[in-house]
Amino acid sequence: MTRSVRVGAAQLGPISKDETRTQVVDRLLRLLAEAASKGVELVVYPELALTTFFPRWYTEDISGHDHYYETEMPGPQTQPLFDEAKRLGVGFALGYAELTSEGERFNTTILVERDGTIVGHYRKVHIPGHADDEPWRPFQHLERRYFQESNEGFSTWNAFGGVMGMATCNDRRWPETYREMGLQGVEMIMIGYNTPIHYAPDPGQNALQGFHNHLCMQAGAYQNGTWVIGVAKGGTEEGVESLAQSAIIAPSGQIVAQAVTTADELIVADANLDWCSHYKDTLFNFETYRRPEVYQRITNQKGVILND
Ligand code: CDT
Repeated sequence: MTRSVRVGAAQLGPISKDETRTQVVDRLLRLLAEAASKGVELVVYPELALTTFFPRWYTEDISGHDHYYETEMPGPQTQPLFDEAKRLGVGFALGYAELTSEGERFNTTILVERDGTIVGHYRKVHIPGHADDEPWRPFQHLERRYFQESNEGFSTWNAFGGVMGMATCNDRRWPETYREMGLQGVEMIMIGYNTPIHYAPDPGQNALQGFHNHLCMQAGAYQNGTWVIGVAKGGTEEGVESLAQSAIIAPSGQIVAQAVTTADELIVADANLDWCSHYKDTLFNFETYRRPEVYQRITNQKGVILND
C-alpha cells in the first residue's frame, strides 16, 4: 500500500509585538481548521510561530525578553491548539522559543502526532546573526544573543507512517543538515523560517533571498531523496520585510506547492513517501556510492584551511 501523508504548510503573515499568545494561537487554530477541512493529516507551522521575531531587538539583560519564551509545552495558552488538533485528528510541527528549567534558551520545534502527543523536539543547531548590539544595522539579528547552539544534533522519528525530521531556518542553508537526516533514512523534513529580505552584512544578496531559499531546500530534498516542507513567517513585521514563498518540495527537488501571498496561507500536497526510494535506491544509494573515508574534513575541520 502506498504510504502518503497529506501535509499542509501553514505560512504565517507578520506577528506584531503587541499580539498576545491567545491571538496568535487563534490564527494557528484557523489554519488548523482549514487544514482539517481539506483532509490534511500534518500541519507545519513556521519557526518562532507564537511571537514576533524578537531577536531583532537588543536588550542588555536577556531576561528582558523572557516573555517571548515558553517555559512549558503545552502551556495554558497553547493547550487549545493541542486539544483541537487531537479532536480533529491532525498532527502538527510548531516552532517556538524555549526557556528550560535550567535557564537554557533554545529555538525549538516540536512534532505532535494526531492524538496530541509530542513525538519529539528539535533544537536549532545553526544559530545565525550576532550576539552583541550592532546599532549600525537598520534592524538586528540577535539570535546568537537569545539562543544557544544545540548540541543534540539532527534526529528522525517514526511518525505519520514515515521517517520524519525537523530543522529550523538557517539550518536549511547547510548541506550537513539534510545529510545527517538523510543518513537516518529521513522521508520528510519540516523547516520553519523567518528570513528578512535585507541582509545587512551584504545587501547584494537581498534580491536573491527567494532564489537561495528554494535553491538550498530543493537541493537538500533531491540529494537525500526526501520531502522538504519549508514554511515561512513572511510579510512586513514591525517594519522588517521577510520572505514568504513557503514551499512543499518533492524528493525529485521539484516544488509541488508554493504560497502566493505574504500572509497567513495554507498550501497542501499529498506527499507520497514511497517516492523517496526512487532517489534513495538509485543515484543517491548511500550504501553503494558514498565515500566517507575521503570526507574526513567534513567532521574533523571547522573553517577553511588553505593548502600551501
Ligand atoms: N531565522 C533565521 O535563521 N534567519 C536566517 C537569517 C540569516 S541572516 C542573519 C536565515 O538563514 O534565513
